[in-house]
Amino acid sequence: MTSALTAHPVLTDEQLAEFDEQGYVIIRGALSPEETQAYRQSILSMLPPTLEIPPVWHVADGRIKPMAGPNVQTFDTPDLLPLMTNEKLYGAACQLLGSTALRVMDGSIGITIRNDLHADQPLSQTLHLDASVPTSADDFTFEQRELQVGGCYYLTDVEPNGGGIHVVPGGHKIVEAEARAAGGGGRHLHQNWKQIKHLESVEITGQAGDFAMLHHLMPHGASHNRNPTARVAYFVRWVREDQSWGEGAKPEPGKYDSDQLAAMGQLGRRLFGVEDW
Ligand SMILES: O=C(O)CCC(=O)C(=O)O
Ligand SMILES: [Fe+2]
Repeated sequence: MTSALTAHPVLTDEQLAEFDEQGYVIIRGALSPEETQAYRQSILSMLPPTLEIPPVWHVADGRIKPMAGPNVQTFDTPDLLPLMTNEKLYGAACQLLGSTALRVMDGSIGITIRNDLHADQPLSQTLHLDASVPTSADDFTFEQRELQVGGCYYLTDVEPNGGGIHVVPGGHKIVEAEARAAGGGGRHLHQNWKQIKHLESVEITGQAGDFAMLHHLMPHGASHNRNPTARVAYFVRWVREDQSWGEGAKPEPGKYDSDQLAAMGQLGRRLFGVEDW
């Protein structure tokens, strides 16, 4: 085993307890200021100087979501891919998932520019889950093997009302309790948990280089940015290779080119499933 695979614990006992209780934890300084600045620039430079937004991107209420192609949200080019193989975050995910054999996914981007409308409502997106449990399943198992953890890097400082992601403190427990109480079909409540309208949320503020790590049963949603700074975020998620619903499956052979494989490094090639753990 290389040193990368025997990562030192990243989260303290206090932070692990916080994740258990609250359903999320902020990992400070996941990136250095220099790295943060470079990734931010790389993402902002995707915006065409004419502001002619490509048709496949999504734009809504100040929220710009670049897309790598039609219905492809993952940006795993060699320049951005190291965000998915970050050793500190991998170490934290290992602790939360109880395994070192993990798979990494997502790699999507969310830019939130200032929006002056809808002053009476903080959210620009209904609270929802992005759980690694297919909607063909009727029930969550709530076992650790089912868990997915993930969230976003902030690549800009996110001050209050600055478009920070909203979460419901303890919300993962509320979701579990409601789903269990349903006595069957808990996966399907609230339109498969994509329309959660009965819970109150708070904004996660943070500094450039921080990562907000969420439990996959955490109701969350994008918020309006009232500040001049455009919020730049990059999303990453981790599951165990043996994830209950097959989310840790390997990719089809040949998915990644030689430049991507080189950018992954050994840890990355395992996380992406192109080399065995
Ligand atoms: O951009 C955000 O803060 C959250 C976005 C999100 O949760 C989503 O698009 O699924
Ligand atoms: Fe989401």
